[in-house]
Amino acid sequence: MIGIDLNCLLQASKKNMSDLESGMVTIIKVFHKYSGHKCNLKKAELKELINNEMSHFIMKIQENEILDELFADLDQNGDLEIDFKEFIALIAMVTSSCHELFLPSYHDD
Ligand SMILES: [Ca+2]
Repeated sequence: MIGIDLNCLLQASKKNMSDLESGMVTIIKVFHKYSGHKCNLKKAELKELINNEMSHFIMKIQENEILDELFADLDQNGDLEIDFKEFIALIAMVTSSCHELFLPSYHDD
């Protein structure tokens, strides 16, 4: 199990965080922007988050069937809400699918 230094984390301002760390904070903040204090995304909030914040990486969701299918895939515990762990799986999936496009060698040939 990795150790998380909470004191260090709480004292860190975004200025002295690494790019990766600020990226992680951004993911948390974006999730909370759409989930509010309940820390869960309902279906409409998931759609709004994807369409507003991920439109360069995945196509905007227009059809309810596509939203239903994605929501069911992400909602691992079946409580009809997407918690942070379920959300981060979407980020991992999309990042993993897109990462080859950002490899330095991709643009060489
Ligand atoms: Ca869930």
